[in-house]
Parts: sequence; structure tokens; C-alpha cells
Amino acid sequence: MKRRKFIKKASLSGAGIALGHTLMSCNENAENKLVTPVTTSTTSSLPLVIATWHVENATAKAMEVLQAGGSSLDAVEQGCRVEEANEKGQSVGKGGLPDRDGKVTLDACIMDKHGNCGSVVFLKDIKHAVSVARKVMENTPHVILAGDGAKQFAISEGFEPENLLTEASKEAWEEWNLKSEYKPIINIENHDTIGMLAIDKNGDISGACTTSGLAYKMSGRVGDSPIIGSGLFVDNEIGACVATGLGEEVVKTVGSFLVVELMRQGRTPQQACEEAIGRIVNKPNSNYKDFQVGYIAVNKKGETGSYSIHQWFSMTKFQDGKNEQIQSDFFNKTKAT
Ligand code: SD4
Repeated sequence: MKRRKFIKKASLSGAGIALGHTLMSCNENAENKLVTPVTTSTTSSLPLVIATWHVENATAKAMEVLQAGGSSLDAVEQGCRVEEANEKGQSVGKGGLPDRDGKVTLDACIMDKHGNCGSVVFLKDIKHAVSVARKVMENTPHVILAGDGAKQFAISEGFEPENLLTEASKEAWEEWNLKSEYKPIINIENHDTIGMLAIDKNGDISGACTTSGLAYKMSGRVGDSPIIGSGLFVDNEIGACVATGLGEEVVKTVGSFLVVELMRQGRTPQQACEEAIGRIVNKPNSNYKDFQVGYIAVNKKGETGSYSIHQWFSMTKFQDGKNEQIQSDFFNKTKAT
């Protein structure tokens, strides 16, 4: 997930667009691979997996699990682990960009077909945050573990602590530190989360989300990604949704739960994602031009949808032997190039 080159190529200007840039960005190969904006897919061929952004290696891993008859839960965990281990991706796991004190802190969650869920927030030194979240779900009576407690729990479960700050991320932080300009909004230094949803051969849905959060965030800041209902929600009767972008805005509208509830009321995944973005941008005095939010969703029939505030958000979808990046439709067309 190396997106910076793409960011440079996207010659948008103006502060608002620049602020949303990184979260609108995608892989350097994006120009060759993007296809026309998706509306709603109506094929229900299973299994299928979708993920935020351009993460074909991760969706390929998840599909391998699904094709072998594995559960959607195993698929989303294994898929997310690919990006957590990818040191070049500065958005999740090892190599994630640090907070403003130079510490990499991770947020992740996972949710299964029964509505069970687990999450970790402000986790340090353990790269596979999504797997720790799964252990919280399966091996504790709790849903969320935070900080030192989450780390201690992970170690007790056999996870090896390691330094997650790579040289590249350290250098980026040192460069940022020269000005230490702190803006609690998505800006050019910020980056992308992986959220993944899968339906297995039995038709059961699971989801996961993992991130290092906003780059150079305040120490202790937690976004939407590990918050069940905001960053992720799964209802095996209805469908699932996962979010990316400025977590504060997703939390304020309980975005993923909203999308699933809208699907329950009869909206397609695409309509539900659009309406949930509408809740953000249509608020009185919304400064949506300054930040990005994107949703992807799937329903029980295997229909999918994705939508974002600004251009350049994309979804990776693996279904029927095709693993492809799909450009998301978006709200702010007036500023599009
Ligand atoms: C957060 N939603 O921590 C995450 C950041 C993100 O792509 O999605 N970046 O607010």
C-alpha cells in the first residue's frame, strides 16, 4: 500500500482537497487498475471478500482461506494480517506512522457471524492487532482492551513484542517534527486503514478493521476503527459495513451501524453507504471539504457498495476469480478533477 506517489500525481489543489488527499489516495498502480465507479453489484456468487483501498494481496489471502472452506472470520483475520506485516504500508501494523511522540499505537477490531466482537485500542509493540482483537473476543469476557492491559494480554497469549517503528516511519516523523504542526483532521501526512468484510461458502459474514490511526495524532487518541458500530459492524442476518477516513466524523454518526440499519430497512449497500455519508456532509456547518470518510458494505445477498466524500477512495473486491480495485463513487463532485 504505497500511496504517496499517487498522491503526487493527483494534482488537486486547495486546502480542503489537500486535507483529504491521503485518504482519497490509492496505490501507485491505481491509474492502470481503477475501473468505472461502482454502483451496486447484484451478483450473489459466494464466497466474496471486499476491503478498503488497494490491498489485493490481502484480499487474495482472504480468498485463499475462503476457497479452502475456511470461515469468513478466519478470512478477514488472515487478510488483515497481510497488511499488518507489510512494513512498507505506513497505515497499519509494523511500519505504521507514529503518534506525535513517535510511538506507534494500533487500533483494531473483529466481529463474527454471531455478533461476537473484540477490539484493542492504543496497543503498542504488537503488530498483529487484529489477532489480539480476536483473542479478546474469544478468550476474555470483554469486548475492548486498551493500552498496557491489551499488550500484557497479547503477551500472555503468546504474541511477541517488537519495535513497530521502522526507519522509514521514524524518518517521516522526524521530518514532521521539524514543524510539529498538529491538526486534528485528516491531512497530507495521514493515511489509510484496512477494513475487510467477507462472506464464506456457508453465506456467513464477518468483518475486521486494523489501523495505526491518524499519523502524528495526540498520544492516546483513538479513532473509529476499533469502535464496534462506528468503524465496523456485522449483522449476519443483514450485512456488514466498515469505514475509513477521519474517525471522529464516523464515531459522531455511528457510521457502520447506521449503514447496516439502513440495509435492514431495505436500502442496497450502495444506497446505505451514500445515505451514511449524507449524514456527515449534510450537517449544518459541516466542514466536509476538509476531510475524507469512506464506507464499504455488503449485504446478505452478496451485493456490495462503496461511497466516500471525496474522489480517489477505492475498494478491492475478490469474487468469481477476479481480484480488482474498484473506484468508489463520491459526494464532492464539484471539486473533482
Ligand atoms: C482513524 N479511521 O483512526 C482511522 C484512520 C483511517 O485511513 O481510516 N485512515 O480515524
